[in-house]
Amino acid sequence: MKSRSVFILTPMFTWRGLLLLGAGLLCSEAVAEPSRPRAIVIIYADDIGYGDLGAYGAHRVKTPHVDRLAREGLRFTSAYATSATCTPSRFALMSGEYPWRRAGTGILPGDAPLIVDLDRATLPSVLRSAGYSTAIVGKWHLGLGAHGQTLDWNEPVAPGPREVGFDYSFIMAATADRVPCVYLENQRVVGLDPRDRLRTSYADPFPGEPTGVSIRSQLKLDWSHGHNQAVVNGIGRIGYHTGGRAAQWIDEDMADTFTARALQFIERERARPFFLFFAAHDIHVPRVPHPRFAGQTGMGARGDAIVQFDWAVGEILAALERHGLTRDTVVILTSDNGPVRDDGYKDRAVELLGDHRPAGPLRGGKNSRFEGGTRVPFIVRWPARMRPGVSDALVSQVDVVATFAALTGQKLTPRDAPDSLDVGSALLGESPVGRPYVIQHNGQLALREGRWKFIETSSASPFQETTATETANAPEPQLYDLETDIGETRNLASAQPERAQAMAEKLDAMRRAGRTRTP
Ligand code: NG6
Ligand code: CA
Repeated sequence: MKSRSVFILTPMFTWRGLLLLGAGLLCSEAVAEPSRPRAIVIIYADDIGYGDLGAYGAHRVKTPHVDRLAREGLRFTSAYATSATCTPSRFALMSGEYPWRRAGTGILPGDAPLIVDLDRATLPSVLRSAGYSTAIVGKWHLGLGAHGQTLDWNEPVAPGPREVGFDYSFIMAATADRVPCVYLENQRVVGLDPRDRLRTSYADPFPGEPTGVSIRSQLKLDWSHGHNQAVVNGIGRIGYHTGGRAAQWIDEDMADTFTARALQFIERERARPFFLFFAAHDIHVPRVPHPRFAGQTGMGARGDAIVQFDWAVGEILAALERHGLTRDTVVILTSDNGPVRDDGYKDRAVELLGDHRPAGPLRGGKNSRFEGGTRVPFIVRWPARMRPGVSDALVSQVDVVATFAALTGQKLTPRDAPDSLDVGSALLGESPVGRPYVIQHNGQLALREGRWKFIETSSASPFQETTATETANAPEPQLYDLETDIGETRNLASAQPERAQAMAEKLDAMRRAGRTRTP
């Protein structure tokens, strides 16, 4: 090795060579110190589908703030969450690893231990090393505490967001339809009365506590499937609890509460580089928007929750504007999985849907490997560096870690973010091409490459009755041409068996390789 590099350097030892070397050094310096954004804000919606926002074609629900972001930024038409449910998509966004490589990355209960590795880089740890002050406000759903440990909500819970890389956290542990129904600030339950100890269980009810079954007739929002265990704020949840009354949230105030914390963080950190991960609860169930949004759309709580989400987006954009941060802040807005109508509560999302199409032209939704499950809205705005427009580049949320590592000059070790590709040139609109393929996941996998979409076989049910979702599970392979058939209606697998076979083999090879990023 040594003698080879001497051999290469020797012939360069001429005046011209020295000049070239000098220019090379200057260039590599420029590459090592890319111009980085002053601040980074990721707005992560919950269950917002490809067709749910004005910028993506919705017309019955108005989303002026999101639409403005799209007008001022780059709107992606082929951006994907890795998975069709929440925990796995969030795991990928944080870790840069496909969740299906790991057991235990499915939808987590509220008392699950942390599933993110602490000895590898994460999105917030990378940005923390790059000098950004980091915060998560909103939904966590990645587990808290160590494996084998029983969580005590009356003590600080760790490991959690801080150990994963967030300097500040204000979160709900899992989902709003799962206990515990309390906020945690910096890993302590907020507003807990020490005399009223909070306990949760996903196995057994606590004697004497009412449930969604025992007091069903008194509920403010009735359940349609599941969600009939603990009752908080007149709404049944998944899991049982007792105590902690003073700390319980009020669903109607949740968007206000999260937004206020996000604005406080921006205000506090405005003079230095910061990264805010705003993980909204909207529009997940239970959908109980604040009275000022309830009834606004005529589409029921689901539509009203979209308007509430848009309001929160507007507040965050206005805060950036107020502090003169708009120009040099990267804002990314996207969603963790596709849309669902009835996800367990009788909130009239189905009856009042009318001609609104939550997944736009796509088939399927949450819990599906059809495009509607994982192809999501994705908008990037960075006025200092990007021109507005629309991009058809293929990108995945698993790429965010490597892309921001590159953008902020941080090195990933070969073990870090094993499936995350640097798609910076696509994300910033410098290239119309992103990653060469995208893997989609819900139980089994699917592969999109250019116009072709391959869905591997599965013996699981093709239809989820409770949510009325076409899951895309089928015993035979499926192949669709998205260019002529974006709704995935004509299975071409038997007409083009070689293409289907080649794509199946590619998926298998990527699964076996254990990683897809070349270090
Ligand atoms: C399901 C819940 C659903 C929702 C989902 C998680 C039932 C019947 N359904 O198990 O309501 O909570 O989990 O959604 O309990 S996610 O967006 O967080 O993945
Ligand atoms: Ca979700």
